[in-house]
Amino acid sequence: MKKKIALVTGSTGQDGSYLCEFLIKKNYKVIAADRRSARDTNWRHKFLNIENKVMYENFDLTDFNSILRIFKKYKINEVYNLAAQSFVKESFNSPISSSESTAIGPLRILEVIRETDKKIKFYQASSSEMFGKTNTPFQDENTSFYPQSPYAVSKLFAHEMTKNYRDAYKIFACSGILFNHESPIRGEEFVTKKIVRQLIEIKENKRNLMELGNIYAKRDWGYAKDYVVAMWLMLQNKQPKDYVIATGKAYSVKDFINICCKFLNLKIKWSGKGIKEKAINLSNKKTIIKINSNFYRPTEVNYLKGSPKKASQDLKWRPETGLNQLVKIMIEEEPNTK
Ligand code: NAP
Ligand code: F7E
Repeated sequence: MKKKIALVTGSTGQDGSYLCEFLIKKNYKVIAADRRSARDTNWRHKFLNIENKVMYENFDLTDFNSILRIFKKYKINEVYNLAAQSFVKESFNSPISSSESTAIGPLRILEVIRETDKKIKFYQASSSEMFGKTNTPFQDENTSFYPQSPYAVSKLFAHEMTKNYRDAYKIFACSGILFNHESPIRGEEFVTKKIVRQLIEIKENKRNLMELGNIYAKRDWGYAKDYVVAMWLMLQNKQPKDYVIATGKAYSVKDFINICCKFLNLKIKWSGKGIKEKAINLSNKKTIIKINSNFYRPTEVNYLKGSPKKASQDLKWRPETGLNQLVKIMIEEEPNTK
């Protein structure tokens, strides 16, 4: 049987790498579309041993022709648009270039689909950050959006545009509203990877101090490897629909630190409040965690907890990995991801 062709944008990122691995196992021909870079951006593909199992193509969300060329070259069946400037804090520093890629980038892909082949299925990586300053106990597909960063505003633009192309041109286009998902191959600027990496360094006497921002922010953290399955299921659905993908449980950054310390057998004691809050290592009484306001954001998202009920009913998708297990996996694999 002829292999289906999937285009994965942002394939060198965390989700792109796990999704490529998953699609290869499903017998797809996988086109891995990424920006050319002088740095080694391929370490995740090496980690997962998929480097020789995908076809690489140069692609930039900000360059219309780079997108068009790929669609002319291959008879693509499914597109997973995972490329984005995905670090929320950075989007406050570079709102214009972040929006160029994260908001207008997906629109460029949708335009190419409209012009070349409307039968191509399109998945857009939407985000729980779109809910932003929410005051509901949990968020689902009916919760209103109140984005709090240039990143979230851009994602909301792309989310609505995806819906519009579905309605206006009958394109099978849908968005997964994914809550935070982590893994050993998470970027080191994100808080979970930063905590795992730096606490291990502290435990091994390779670092003295870890500095963080708002440790009272709560997130619904799942495992990236579970979440890429939901992306694929959405494109196999009978109808194109948007789904929340989450675990249904929320923990604070401080909870995450405490779980990590438990697994590392690092006994700590918290004291102080606000910017003065800190934690000492009980074995030597040294301060190992401090708050640094440089890590605060101009506008913060304080609380996110998703309901994956609709995905569970329609797609039979369920999160397989709880937070304790996720932290354990991240700690165990940390030495292999440096
Ligand atoms: P990630 O690790 O930061 O990967 C993002 C990818 O996008 C990287 O390969 C990056 O390539 C690429 N990229 C950035 N700008 C680009 C451009 N202009 N043209 C082409 N490629 C570009 O992010 P992730 O965690 O895997 O997330 C995947 C997607 O899901 C993103 O769209 C993110 O916003 C969204 N999302 C993530 C989460 C989460 O918790 N992980 C939750 C909801 C939604 P470079 O290496 O060249 O920068
Ligand atoms: O921050 C707080 C920070 O950067 C989580 C992206 O994948 O998920 C991710 O966005 C929380 C925030 O992820 C530090 O203020 C405290 O409240 O790990 P993060 P994020 O902003 O939630 C969503 C769903 C996406 O779509 C995004 O692409 O942790 N926090 N101290 C800190 N965060 C960082 N990064 N560094 C700190 O030192």
